[in-house]
Amino acid sequence: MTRSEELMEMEHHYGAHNYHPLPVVLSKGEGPFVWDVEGKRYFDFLSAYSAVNQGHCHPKIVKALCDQAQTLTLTSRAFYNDTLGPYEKYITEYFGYDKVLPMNTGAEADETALKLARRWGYRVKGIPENEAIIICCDGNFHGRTISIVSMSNDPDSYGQFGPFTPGFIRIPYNDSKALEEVLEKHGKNVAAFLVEPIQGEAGVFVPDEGYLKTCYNTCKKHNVLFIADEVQTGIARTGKLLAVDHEGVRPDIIILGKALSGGVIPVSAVLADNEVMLTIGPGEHGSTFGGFCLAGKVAIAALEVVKEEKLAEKAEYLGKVFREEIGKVKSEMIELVRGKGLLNAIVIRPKNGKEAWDVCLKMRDMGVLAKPTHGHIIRFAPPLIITEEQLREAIEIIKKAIISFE
Ligand code: IF1
Repeated sequence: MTRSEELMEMEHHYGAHNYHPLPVVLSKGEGPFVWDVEGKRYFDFLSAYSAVNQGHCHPKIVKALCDQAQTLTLTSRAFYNDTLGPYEKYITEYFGYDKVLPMNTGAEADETALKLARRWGYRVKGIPENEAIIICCDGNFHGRTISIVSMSNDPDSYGQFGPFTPGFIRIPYNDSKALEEVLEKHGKNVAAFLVEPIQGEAGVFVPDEGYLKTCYNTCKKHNVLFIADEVQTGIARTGKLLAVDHEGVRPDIIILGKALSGGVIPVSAVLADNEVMLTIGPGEHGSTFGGFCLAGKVAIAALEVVKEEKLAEKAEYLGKVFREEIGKVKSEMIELVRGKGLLNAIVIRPKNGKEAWDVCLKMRDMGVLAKPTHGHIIRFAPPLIITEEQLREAIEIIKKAIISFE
């Protein structure tokens, strides 16, 4: 057995089987690259699901982590500390909101937004207690908790995990008329509309231009909060700081995670103005680690890197290069290339029994790592610090891998 085989066997034997990884075992990362335990180097085109936008082991972010780790890691929110206030000031000014509520994972931040929306619904909008409705979309992915999977229409996510949390109505994605209709009917009791600016899990599904803006305006007309889940699309991934910036929308609540720490530790956050945020009081919500000392220092460094290295501008430009180059490939296997910035996907048409999974294995052999979703879609999301030269080198590998099936 090779060391890789040994480690894969160990995960399979001792770990829960809630993932089906590509057979490659990684032990080191730097910038856009990762290395396996046998020392082979790969371009990472998954970026830990867009958590390492700033690149693997970014020196500035790692330094912030290490410095703080030797000083003070966690105090709990039972006491004040000298890192939380400066972090809260930094992130609220950075995104332009009155307040932040710090959490750890994306799912927790989504849960927090749901609680804030319900509270606002009762306290501010005057919805009768226990009747608040939150609208969500077909094909959504907001995480794995019971309430969140209660919104899902993907049987893998919700199947046999019921009974489910009530209070959600699901409407088609990319259909602003459907939102208008449901708000005409139930508007009085609707607290919020929760939406991903681009649906990641659904296969990088980019809605029509103007969809978000129209939905936002409809929400305003009915006194309904517009919540953007930017856990995957936020922090420069799509070519703007936030994906909603493409349409000039300012959500009432923004949910961030993943790249907020550059992939170093779990850091998530919910941003909102006072009218929404102050509806939750002491003892009514929180988390042991939410906004802990390491998180604050790491998140500031991660957000600074985004500005200093102009990652949004880079993603915008390099995304065009990616789609243009892949668009030139003549292969029956490429059904469609879509995306925004450096969040892209190729929809694969199976050929001679070969599918997206086989393409990913081939790319792995040639030095590019990506993973299929829904069987036939391959997501391409390299770290945003990748240079144009490196990107073009990786694109050549991707092209050759696909053409090898012709
Ligand atoms: C897995 C996809 C990415 C998210 C949005 C909240 C969360 C996520 C928009 C929850 C998480 C993940 C988690 C992941 C696969 C994944 C994913 F395939 F589902 F679409 F990123 F590409 N909102 N997305 O995308 O955040 O609690 O995980 O921190 O392995 O389940 P979390």
